[in-house]
Amino acid sequence: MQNIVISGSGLFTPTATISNDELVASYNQYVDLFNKQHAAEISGGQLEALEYSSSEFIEKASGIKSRHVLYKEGILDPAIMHPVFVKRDENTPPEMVEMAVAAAREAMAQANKTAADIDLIICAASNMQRPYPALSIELQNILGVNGYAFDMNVACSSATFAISNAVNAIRGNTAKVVLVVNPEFASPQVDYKNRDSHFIFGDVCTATIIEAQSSCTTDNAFKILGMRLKTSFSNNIRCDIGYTEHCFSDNNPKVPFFKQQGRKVFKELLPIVAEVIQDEMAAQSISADQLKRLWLHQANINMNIFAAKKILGRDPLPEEAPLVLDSYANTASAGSIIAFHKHKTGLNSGDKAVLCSFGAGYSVGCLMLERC
Ligand code: CO8
Repeated sequence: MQNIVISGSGLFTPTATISNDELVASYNQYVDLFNKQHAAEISGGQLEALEYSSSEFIEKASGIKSRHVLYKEGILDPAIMHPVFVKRDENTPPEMVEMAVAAAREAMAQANKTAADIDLIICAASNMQRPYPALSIELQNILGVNGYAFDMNVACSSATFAISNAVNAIRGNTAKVVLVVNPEFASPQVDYKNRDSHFIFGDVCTATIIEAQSSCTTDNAFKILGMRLKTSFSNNIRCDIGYTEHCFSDNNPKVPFFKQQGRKVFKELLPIVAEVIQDEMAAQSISADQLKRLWLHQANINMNIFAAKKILGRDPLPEEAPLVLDSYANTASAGSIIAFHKHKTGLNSGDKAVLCSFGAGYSVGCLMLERC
């Protein structure tokens, strides 16, 4: 079977950041406003008073210290509590495409590839700013790529599932060099008025180039030894609002906010993650002590340490299971790719590593990699 490699990666990071302290200060101002406005219902027992958020809780429960966002304005205004930006016209690429162009150019440069080399683009993310025309086709047009492009969504596992699609396209002879982009414009989906989830997400975009080892010209590529994908239905991470919403009789405008049962996700998802990675290690005859790096999904520090410990059979060293969620927060499907992009140096030829996503669906995508 043809060897396939990840020959380049790219990252676009928005310049604006929001620290936990900034986020909590604005949330707590909103709480004061809400409780004051609803003082009568609260004292009458018809409404519960909102409680303060805290930076200490956020950092201890999740490991998140800060996040990058495309539009900071509005998020921190207690009278607004969402990103504020202008809807772009048809001739202007939306934010997700703009982020993807930047990440794609870095990945292409790393892989020594130009637009003329690429013949498939997959835009894989947890949300698309429009259903069609596909964002990937607009990106294709901007980059000047021939061939074809499509969008896909498997929530937090969008990137790993897209890389597996890229591998299959190359093996099936429908593409030679594939660009995968993961523009995660998460902030509009966050309910900044919800204490349980206001701190979780950040905006970012990652990109990877996938090609046959025979066409690869870089010396920092990773061979894809194996791929294992798993889904198992769960209501514990949901977005419920879609294009049919206006048809229902109760058609108050609703916002497609992210919601989850974080504790349940933690408990139910980790065993699936461990099983998928261990099954792939067994299939490739790779033992725990051969694994030099684990680039894991970046949702929660405790979850990552737990997963790494289960796989390695001991506490991971910080460099073995790199964390980026402290400064990026949860960036959905981009998280494990950011960890890969920022922490892929220092491995020797032949070293084995795991890149694994996990999240809504539930979905788990595990790639077993070897440094070329
Ligand atoms: N400040 C202070 N206290 C708080 C806060 C806060 N901000 N939030 C909650 N509390 C309180 C709670 O009310 C609770 O109080 P009590 O004990 O009195 O009831 C207490 O703190 C403990 O709350 P939790 O049990 O909820 O806290 P946890 O320790 O479970 O931590 C986490 C919460 C961090 C959310 C944790 O459960 C977690 O990270 N779980 C894993 C979640 C996960 O991995 N989810 C994957 C989601 S990502 C994904 O799949 C992508 C979806 C698509 C992307 C969408 C883009 C937007």
